[in-house]
Amino acid sequence: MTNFLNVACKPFEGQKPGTSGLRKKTRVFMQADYLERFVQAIFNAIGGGSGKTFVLGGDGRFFNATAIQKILKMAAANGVSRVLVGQDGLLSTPAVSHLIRLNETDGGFILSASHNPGGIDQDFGLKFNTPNGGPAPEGITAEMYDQTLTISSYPIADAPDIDLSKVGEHAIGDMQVDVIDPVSAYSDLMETLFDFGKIRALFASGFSLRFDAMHAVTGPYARAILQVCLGAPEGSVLNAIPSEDFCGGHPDPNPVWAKPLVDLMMSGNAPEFGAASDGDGDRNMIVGRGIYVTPSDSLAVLVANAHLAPGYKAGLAGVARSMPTSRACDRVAEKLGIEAFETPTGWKFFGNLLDAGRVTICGEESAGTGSSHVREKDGLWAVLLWLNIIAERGQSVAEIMTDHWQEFGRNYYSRHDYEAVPVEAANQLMRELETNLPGLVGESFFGMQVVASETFRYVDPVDQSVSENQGIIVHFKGQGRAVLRLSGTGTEGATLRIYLEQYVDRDADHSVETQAALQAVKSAIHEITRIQALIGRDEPDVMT
Ligand code: VG1
Ligand code: CO
Repeated sequence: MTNFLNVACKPFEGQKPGTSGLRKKTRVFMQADYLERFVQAIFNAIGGGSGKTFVLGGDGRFFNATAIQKILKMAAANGVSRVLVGQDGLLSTPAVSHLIRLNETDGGFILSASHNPGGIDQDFGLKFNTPNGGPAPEGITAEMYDQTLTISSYPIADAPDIDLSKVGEHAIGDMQVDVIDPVSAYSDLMETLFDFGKIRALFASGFSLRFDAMHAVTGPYARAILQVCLGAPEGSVLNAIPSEDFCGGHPDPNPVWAKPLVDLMMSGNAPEFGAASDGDGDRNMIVGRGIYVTPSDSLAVLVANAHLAPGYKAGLAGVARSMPTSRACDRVAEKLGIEAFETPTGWKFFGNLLDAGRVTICGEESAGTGSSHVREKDGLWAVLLWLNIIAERGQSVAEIMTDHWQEFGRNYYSRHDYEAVPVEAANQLMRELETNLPGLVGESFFGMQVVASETFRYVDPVDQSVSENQGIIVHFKGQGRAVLRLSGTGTEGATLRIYLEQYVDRDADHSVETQAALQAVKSAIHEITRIQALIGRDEPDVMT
């Protein structure tokens, strides 16, 4: 007989989900009752766990294994009938999304702080995905937060830990626990979308690739799919074993944190194709021999060429990008005659459009791209689509990019992050800018004339829900744009993100160095925001 306990507990401050679930310092999550309160808040927010089925897994970071055992015992005590949990507690975010949909479960719990570093002194996170496979929308995350303020106790089974090291069936009380292979269902899904035969032939012909899994969850997926199934040589996947602290790095696939891969790709012995993924496997970075592809450009190229892969040969319903993402894909959508949507930052805003069949591909400038095959961004999916396109076009990444810019023009783009800014200073900068917005139009800064400015407000085209204050946009004459917003995934102070974009025409020079191409927009927005005076800095910590 399993014994159930009811543990009395008090509210914690700030258990408010951000851009992607609740993300805090690991030690915060490790406090007695902290994780438990949030888990109970989730169960309450979705009308309880009784009789329901869930998927459970994470990116393997420190505290993943402990948190999984706690959630299993709480699920049993909440009357859940079945949980599918990844072997060793591992599941990538896109794999969870797929398993929720495939098994028609009532949702899933994902333990990850994504691209944030891991370890006892770093970050941990938890997010809940709904039965459509996507991140809980704002209405539900708001309800979770309300619950964290009011609950006074949570139930938990007093039971031994489940052995997650082997695939198999277990139970806690009446609840069934299935420990499943994390990769196989996901790999099967990829095979339905892409021409594996063509990609196999590409590798057989000597095409070379390096995929940097960054010591995070994608390692097992990339090895199984790229090496075992598609025949990329052993050693093509780097840093493939998930580590609790990502071997001390940030599992963030960008030129800063994946520098060794980018350096290799720019060197004399570069392979033809390079890619990297983040902590939980939903982001991707694409690098060709001698050329870094910005995520916004990658999105545009995938939209323009998706029909070359079997899963998309019928064409795309539409495309959506987050507001700060460059407008490169809008030009492609216009040519294809499909709808293009602009949403707030965070994958949860794509869910309704995907469910309604309005869009097929979505993307964010932060290295997230995905499609209607799941309801999350999907790192390996993007890599496989690129490989399928390369196999069909028989061109290098550099040639594909050159052709793309010649057809559509180029959106030079970079994101500048100012990290650990005092919260008050960051808020003041945003407030001041907002106050000054109406007066900016018509004025010039560093030779850049402001033609429009707005605080982005989103009305969901499907359910009409409204999201206010989703960032500030300043448009300059000559198709330049600067966007400012504060991060919703950081765990220390505020992170100010400044997104810079400058479009140049088809017949302009497409080979200018990116930061140089953006210098005028940068100088103008720095003057407008008085960034040096307000936060004491005018050079970012990270440029992507
Ligand atoms: C960041 C990115 C955003 C992304 C989010 C979650 O959010 O900018 O595009 O959706 O992380 O990605 P923010 O609020 O810090 O800018 V992940 O890979 O953490 O799940
Ligand atoms: Co992620």
